[in-house]
Amino acid sequence: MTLPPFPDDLAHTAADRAAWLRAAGGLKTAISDDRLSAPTTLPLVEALVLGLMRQGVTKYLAIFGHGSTALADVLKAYEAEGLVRCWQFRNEVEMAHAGTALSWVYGEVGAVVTSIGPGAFQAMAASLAAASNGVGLYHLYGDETTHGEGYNMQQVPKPAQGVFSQITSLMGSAYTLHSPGALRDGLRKGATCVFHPWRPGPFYMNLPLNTQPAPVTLRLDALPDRPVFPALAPADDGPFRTAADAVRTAAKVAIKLGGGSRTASDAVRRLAEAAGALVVSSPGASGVMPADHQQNMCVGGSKGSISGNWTMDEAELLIVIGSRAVCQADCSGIGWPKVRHVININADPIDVQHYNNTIALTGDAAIVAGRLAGMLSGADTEPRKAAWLEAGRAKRAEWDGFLSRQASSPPLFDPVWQKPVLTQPRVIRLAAGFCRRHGALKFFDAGDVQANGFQIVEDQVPFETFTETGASYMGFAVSALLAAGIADKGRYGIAFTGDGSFMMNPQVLIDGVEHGVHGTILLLDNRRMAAISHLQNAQYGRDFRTNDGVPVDYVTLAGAVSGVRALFGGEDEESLMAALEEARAWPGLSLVHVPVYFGDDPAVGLGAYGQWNVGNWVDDVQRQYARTLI
Ligand SMILES: Cc1ncc(C[n+]2csc(CCOP(=O)(O)OP(=O)(O)O)c2C)c(N)n1
Repeated sequence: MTLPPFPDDLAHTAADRAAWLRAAGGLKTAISDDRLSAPTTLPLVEALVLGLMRQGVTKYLAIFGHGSTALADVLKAYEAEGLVRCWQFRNEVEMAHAGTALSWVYGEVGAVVTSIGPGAFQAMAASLAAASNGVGLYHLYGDETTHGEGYNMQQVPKPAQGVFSQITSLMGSAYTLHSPGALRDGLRKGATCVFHPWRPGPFYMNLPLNTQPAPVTLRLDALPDRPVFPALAPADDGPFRTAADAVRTAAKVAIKLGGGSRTASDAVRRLAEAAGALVVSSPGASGVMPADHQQNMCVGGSKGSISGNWTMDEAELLIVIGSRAVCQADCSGIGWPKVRHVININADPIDVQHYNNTIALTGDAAIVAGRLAGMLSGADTEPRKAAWLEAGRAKRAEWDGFLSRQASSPPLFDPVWQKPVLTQPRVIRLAAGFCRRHGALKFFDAGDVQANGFQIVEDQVPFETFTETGASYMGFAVSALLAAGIADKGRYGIAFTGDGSFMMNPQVLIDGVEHGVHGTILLLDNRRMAAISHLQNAQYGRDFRTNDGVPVDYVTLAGAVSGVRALFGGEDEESLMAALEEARAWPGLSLVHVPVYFGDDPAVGLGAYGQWNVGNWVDDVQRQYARTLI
């Protein structure tokens, strides 16, 4: 193809260059055809867009302001040529959650764009969800000028240099494009953060207002590409042999699954069977071990299960896979009172050493767990393992029976609703079954909804449930639905949310319609922030300021947004299932409002089981921690 040379001087516009790139078959093709090896001069912010494109980042989620108009103008030109796409949002928290979900659920790394100051702060607050769950994406923030000619409106008002750089660097990895020539360094550091092999996270690129349009001269084929990290494992069999010996001679082996085990489900199952181990999950590891596997003891931790927490109490040898020992999943460090030795499988060389008496198997969870399983298979099994597995089966049956009973409670009279309404466990169980039958994704928002959710869901494979337990950020689930409208192949999903969480981000009603989302918000309305009421009651015997007296008609509220199908889920199973069917049949965004019970009846929830270093429990927990070996 005969193409003119790349329009490489400042007399040409972003539109000229975008048109050229389209004609050349896109950036990657132009580079592989060796059309971009000469140094070229263009505005820094445009070079940034090209640098991100080189890494496969072409989706932008934006709320523009005076801190990002230069970027907006470049995106407009590039979008017109089909090289990037940009979606507008109404709240930066909601937008950042949608960006996190785009990467987490669909594996598409995008860029969240804000202005300087308040917009950036809001997006950064929400990026806690990405940081806590190990999800990579770019955050591009407008920032104060590098010349300091006076205070910039909306900057942090302090006579200091690079304050936002300091703030974002505390949350994760950050870079300020202080001078145009720094772009390659910034993008190289960005790539190793967002595509990090075991702990990706949000990367904050701070864009000073004055450097954004400044010219930069560079070779476009020298912009850092997406890095490829080879999977790692211990170099020799020594540590595997030590681990295998420990497993063979132990009677009561437990495997603890963290989020890092999600890509290793096959190896996890083989290891559990070869090791004669009972398996306990963190909330985010649902489905890694199939729900119906008889060695699956379900979730364990401060909000655990009968079987999961029994296993934690009794186990003597612990195999941890991909877990960073978060308080809720580990009972604040006292969850394994009888364990004397730990085999830890984790790619992170620091996390792998979390417990005392550790045999560290540092590396990729699937490879390492698979190799250990291979070493164990066919070995003579310690005869007491059979009794351990048998006892586990009995505990699991106990939990299954309890769950079924709790989740089939009849509607209970509720003093606020002044009528019998469904319980939250029952609604979640019914809706989770609905999702399973229809292959729908499940998203869980914070609160009782989330805890009941991870105690109830029964997934056979991972990545069917997204429960943001890292930060437990209210509003994440409803915002995450938006990613379906942005992803190349969005999937239908249901966001299980409480009235408290939904009202953190009701903008999703508008943005969900605008971005063509097919999804359902299932609003479980107990007219309060029940998780905190329950915690206060459990600790102090009374609740405080966790509800209000303002009834909200959510069906009318949602129905006021054109394009949203708003339905009442009713007070019985038949009405709920009919509403869910109708919602799913609606090709856009829908909301199903279900009043749920809050009160003293034990059917309100599923119990707690484990311990936690919070509130007035801290003395007790810390006394136990002082006696803990690992
Ligand atoms: C943004 C944010 N603010 C506060 C909290 C603390 N918090 C955790 S759960 C919860 C209440 C959730 O209420 P709701 O969404 O109505 O669900 P419910 O517990 O009633 O099922 C609160 C306030 C949080 N996790 N996230």
